[in-house]
Amino acid sequence: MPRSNAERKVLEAGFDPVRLPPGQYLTHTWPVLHVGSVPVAEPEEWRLRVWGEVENEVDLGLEELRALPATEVVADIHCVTRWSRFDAGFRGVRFAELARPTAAARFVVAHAVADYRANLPLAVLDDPGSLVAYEADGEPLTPDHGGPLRLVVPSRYFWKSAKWLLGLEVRADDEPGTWERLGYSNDADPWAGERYSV
Ligand SMILES: Nc1nc2c(c(=O)[nH]1)N[C@H]1C(S)=C(S)[C@@H](COP(=O)(O)O)O[C@H]1N2
Ligand SMILES: [Mo]
Repeated sequence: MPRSNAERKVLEAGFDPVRLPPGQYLTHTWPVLHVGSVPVAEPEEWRLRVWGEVENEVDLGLEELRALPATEVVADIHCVTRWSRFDAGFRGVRFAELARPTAAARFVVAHAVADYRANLPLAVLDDPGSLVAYEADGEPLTPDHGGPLRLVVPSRYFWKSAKWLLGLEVRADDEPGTWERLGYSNDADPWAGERYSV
């Protein structure tokens, strides 16, 4: 089967080209991408809140988050601007370790610094790679990559993975986030090439 240039490069780099979603190319660096500036964070003062359709509201500092059972994930991440990075390592806490959703809970809005928001079905936070992450590739998350705390949702384009994560709002109904309001896809499945809303 004829391959695209991008797929040929994946093959040459020693990876299986089936790992590359349509329209993406492999990057060997980790690009930094966000709107606005990197916040100056005091890790000792950072808190993560979970509220809304949950049986237990959560308000935890970083040390408390690190004390919860941790999960390590190695995943391929895909930005809508077409770069994909393979085997990105993350360590953090699964949503299921944080909160128990109510029977009505269906969606989550991730809230970050400067009111950046990203919405997801609650079920997507149960995807095996989804994590509230405080480490990447074995090191504390650097500020430019969302440290001290970010969301990681490899199953969706990476704009859903809010950096500088402050809270998870669990909802019965959906509410578009920052990019979704601007015309990007609500679902954002890289395998379906869901870049823009139609
Ligand atoms: N708070 C916040 N999170 C964000 C963004 C942003 O602008 N603000 N950009 C998103 C986009 S488009 C991408 S591709 C990833 C980039 O993460 P990285 O810089 O660690 O590669 O962060 C996502 N999370
Ligand atoms: Mo992105």
